[in-house]
Amino acid sequence: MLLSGAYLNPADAQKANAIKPLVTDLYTADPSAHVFNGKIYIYPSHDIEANVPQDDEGGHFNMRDYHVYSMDSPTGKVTDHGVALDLKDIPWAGRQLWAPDAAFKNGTYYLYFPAKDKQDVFKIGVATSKSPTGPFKAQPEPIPGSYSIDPALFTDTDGTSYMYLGGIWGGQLQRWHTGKYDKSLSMDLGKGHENEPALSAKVAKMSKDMLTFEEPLRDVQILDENGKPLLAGDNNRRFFEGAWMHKFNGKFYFSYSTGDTHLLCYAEGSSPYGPFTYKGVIMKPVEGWTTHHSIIEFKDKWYIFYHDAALSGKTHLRNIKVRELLRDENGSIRTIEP
Ligand code: FUB
Repeated sequence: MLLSGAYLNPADAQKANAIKPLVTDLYTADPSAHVFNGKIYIYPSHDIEANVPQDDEGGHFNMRDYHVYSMDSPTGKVTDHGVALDLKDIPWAGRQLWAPDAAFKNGTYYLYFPAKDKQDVFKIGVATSKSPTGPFKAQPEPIPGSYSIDPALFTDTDGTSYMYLGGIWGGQLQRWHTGKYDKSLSMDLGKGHENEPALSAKVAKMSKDMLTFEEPLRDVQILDENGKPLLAGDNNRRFFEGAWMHKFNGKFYFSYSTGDTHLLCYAEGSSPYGPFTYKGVIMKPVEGWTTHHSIIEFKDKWYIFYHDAALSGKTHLRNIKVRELLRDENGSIRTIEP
């Protein structure tokens, strides 16, 4: 995630503005939506102006708590359920509560979140509640073996849950490339590595209690039309951050942000582990540096939740939005021009 860079021109920004933000009294971003008990719940980041200077690691994204929102339908009233988890109540965390996600199992709701630990290394934490809106109680330690950012939970039709995660640059995924944390790897693999396979998002099956991984993290491989891994220099297609998984007609759809090229893309596979074959663009650039999305089915229609920075004009003060996701007969997703 970053930082500075191209915004849309004013005419395009005006069009992006035409879709109304879901929440306007707070800045919110990275909306992970889920349907629990017939209602839509949104688990976003809560953007704030923390007056931290912008840097190449996203230090100005210095969020300190999470709110949970609910809606009876994608066009319905949005209810803010207040603070669901606060940084000060997470024993291991130092700073930066970034994009969260949630899951429900065994009568418990789980909130998964990335935060930098006291050594400034991103890890994934988990907190539990008996209510989808919290308050959530954080586990005393991050999930063992977790790192980087942007957890996304997917529960398959057989009841098995998986976590996808990762984000390069400020999300630190590249620092784990050799298996051990290496702070000198600051952005991606760097110059001269463009023709090597791109860094991959990671996936692991969750344990039955949803508090740990049942297996080591594996690479989420994205292949091109010839079955070759996407390359690190293929910035328009390679994974950057913001993974999401959904299943449609028995196929697994892995979607993600390309970061510095500002696209939301997707790839299809026949297993939750992949490999996935790159299929195309879901959404063209919105106003702001990032967008981050989730996809849900609600009453036989599909919706995409995402964010932009059209209201504030500042990369770190974003607003969440929703719109319908349309597909062609063969299941391919139609590209959205925001
Ligand atoms: O909100 C902080 C970070 O920005 C998220 O973790 C990334 O996905 C990007 O949206």
